Amino acid sequence: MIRTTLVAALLGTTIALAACNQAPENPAATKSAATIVAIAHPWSRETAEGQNAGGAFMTIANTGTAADRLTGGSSPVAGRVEIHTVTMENDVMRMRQLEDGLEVPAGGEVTLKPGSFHVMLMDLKQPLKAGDKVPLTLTFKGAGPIETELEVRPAGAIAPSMGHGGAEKPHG
Ligand SMILES: [Cu+2]
Repeated sequence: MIRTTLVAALLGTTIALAACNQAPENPAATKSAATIVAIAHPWSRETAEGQNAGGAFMTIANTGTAADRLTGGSSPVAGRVEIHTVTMENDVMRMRQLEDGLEVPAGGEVTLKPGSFHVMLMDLKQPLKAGDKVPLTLTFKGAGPIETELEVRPAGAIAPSMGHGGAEKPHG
């Protein structure tokens, strides 16, 4: 599944090359290495009435020789875009912003999914409706800005706790 969607992403427009990547861990060693980042299967979920933020999920693959880092992004539907993780605190799941972004290792991939790493669309300017296509630009430290498009899926299909009807079946 990941393999086929990755191929689709590689053939599409969500690919970027950067000549001057710098991984924060060891800038000197990676200065001349390239990062090649591809976004596969980007999606979001329908927002409930009054919900002013929504998560965005995808798999980010880095086929380059240097680590890269997702540091932020922008979307026309959101006031701002943050990178979040989910942690357990006293048996309660809490979202926390990753101030330094999310590393995508060289030759590896990171999956953003509900209950784990995600991109957070903050201060939504409009509700996200199932079936919508939402433009999202992600910013990588090495690869730079990469444009992608989120497919909005029904809320109930992904997150039962969201209390939405969710009669529609998810695809994919
Ligand atoms: Cu979040």
